[in-house]
Amino acid sequence: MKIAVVGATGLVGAEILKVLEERDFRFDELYLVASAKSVGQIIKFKGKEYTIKSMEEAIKLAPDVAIFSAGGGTSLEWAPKFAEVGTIVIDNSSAWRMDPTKKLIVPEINGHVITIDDRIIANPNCSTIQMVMALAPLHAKYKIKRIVVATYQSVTGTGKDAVLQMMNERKGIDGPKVYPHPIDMNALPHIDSFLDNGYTKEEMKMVNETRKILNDNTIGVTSTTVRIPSVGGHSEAVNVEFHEDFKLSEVRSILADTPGVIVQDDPKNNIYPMPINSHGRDEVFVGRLRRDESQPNTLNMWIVADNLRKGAATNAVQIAEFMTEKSLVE
Ligand code: 11C
Repeated sequence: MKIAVVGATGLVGAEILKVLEERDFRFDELYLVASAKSVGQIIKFKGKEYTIKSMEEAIKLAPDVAIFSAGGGTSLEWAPKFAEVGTIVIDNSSAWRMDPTKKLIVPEINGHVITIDDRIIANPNCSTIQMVMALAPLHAKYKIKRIVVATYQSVTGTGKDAVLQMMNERKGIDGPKVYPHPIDMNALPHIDSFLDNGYTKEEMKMVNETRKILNDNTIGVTSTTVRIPSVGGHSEAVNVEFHEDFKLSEVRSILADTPGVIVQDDPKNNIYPMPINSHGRDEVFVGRLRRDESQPNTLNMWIVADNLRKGAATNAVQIAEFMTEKSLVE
């Protein structure tokens, strides 16, 4: 097995390497790939030094799997070139997610739709992944009618420069600006660019990707996505209306029995999910479970996960693991 990590110098790239190491992912060769400005740089993995390769060099080596986290433009240009030499590309960007010929995968939910012929597989957006991880098992039981979600998203979702902007503001020093406003001690109802319908791209990702992963276009989804000055993960306030009624105790036990989901719901003892505790964790944390008393069959919940982990790196590595286990990597 030859594996490449494309975009190895970014925040998600670094997290992918950590996850590969922690999960003891088996490979014979590892190629670390990045843009021209990083080629030749050395990165250590499991005590061994790896020199960053260019895209062209990596394609010549025809890896079996390439995990891409290098942005949409890079992926649009390069993923098909890797696919042509037989590489399975697992892509973290938004480039291929809504392409009807590409699968959008959260392995626990819809890994079974991957076939041996798939060459470019899309990893969903972080805020979508954590929401569907908690909602898919409830959808299977009660069938979702409509989701209203507001997010509180970490600066790590924007990248290294955003973390730097926040830290600089905190220290009172000047530096490059990624956001159009200060982010420290602030909240920006603005993630990714605005579309003609008044929503942001991030908000529409939550609408469209959720329906595609749950394979149900009847589900109504409306979203407000907000950037906050946190680093440990994204948080989401989700109001979900089901076709069928539910018992809160049953919802709790379904979620507690869902692999990859941890229920933290003891508000009287101040126990609920928080980004500070999700940092570096692979699971999705769910709490504040309560009935919406204003409407039948409706649940309120609070969902937190490390956006760089289950929201990006972990999910991508899990797709590679799933495909290896199912002999979908030739
Ligand atoms: C954020 N969700 O937090 C974004 C980052 O489509 O993969 C990931 C963007 C994407 O800003």
